Amino acid sequence: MLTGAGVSAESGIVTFRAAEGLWEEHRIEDVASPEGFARNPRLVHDFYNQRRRHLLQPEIRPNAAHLALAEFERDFDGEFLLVSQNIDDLHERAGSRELRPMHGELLKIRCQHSGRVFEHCGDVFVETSCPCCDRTGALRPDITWFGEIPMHMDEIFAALDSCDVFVAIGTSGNVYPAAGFHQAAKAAGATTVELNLECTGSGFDHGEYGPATEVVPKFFSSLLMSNFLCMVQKQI
Ligand code: BJW
Repeated sequence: MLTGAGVSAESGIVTFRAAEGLWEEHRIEDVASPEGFARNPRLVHDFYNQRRRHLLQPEIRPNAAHLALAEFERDFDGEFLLVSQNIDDLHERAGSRELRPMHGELLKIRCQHSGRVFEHCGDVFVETSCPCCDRTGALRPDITWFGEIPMHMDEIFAALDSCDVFVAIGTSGNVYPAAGFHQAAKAAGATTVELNLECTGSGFDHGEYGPATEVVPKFFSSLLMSNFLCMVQKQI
């Protein structure tokens, strides 16, 4: 399973590429690239501080889609891996266990000198001392920016190679390598499914369209009852 920003949209977290999305207000190269961080670390810390504060507001909670994925993982007998491009912690809060946040986590910071990662809920500034080396200017968000290699890639490619069903939920398919996962899974013999507000036209075997809080619980309860593969076989 692969999730993107759409799975958290109904929890109140804005997506990237919608009108009024995050990239409308910020230049990607300024806030989501190592070069942008090197140029202006204050701007980048401020961008992630604001998002961290927002994530920790009491009204931001896992929604029915996050909960359905956690419930499916708990009740399903086979192997399950949830790869998320999201940096929020809503899957974790919903109870997902086999979770791989490939673009990092907002509530973690990394020392650029040692590579050590620390949980962190507050604001981070250029002046914040690093918990491991005590230097200022050493900390960066533990996030995968453009031009950097996403996390957990070996495990993700191994799962794509062996899965029977690959489901992409709430992602526009604009950002690689995640945008190519469904083709890798299909080439290895999996049935590919898209659950999204709208069809991305990326050539999935099957799609169900509507808000994640509606389509995700419905789809995964049918997958659990083993109705899905029969349904897809009839359609293909
Ligand atoms: C709903 C909904 C509701 C809304 N219900 N659905 C040229 C060609 C090909 C590739 C490249 C290229 N030039 C450069 C590259 C590589 C580059 C790339 O892909 N660039 C593209 C722009 C072309 N990629 C990279 O640099 C990556 N690294 C890499 O490739 O390393 C090489 C390597 C890989 C593998 C092995 C070895 C080496 C790194 C990418 C890092 C992306 N980082 C970001 C920001 C950091 C995190 C953060 O700040 O939050 O990650 S970018 C941003 O986009 C964020 C997201 O995770 C990511 C994906 O966005 P997502 O989730 O799809 O959101 P949206 O907004 O685009 O879509 C929302 C969807 O939800 C829509 O479809 C809606 O319809 C839907 N929706 N409401 C259901 N209620």
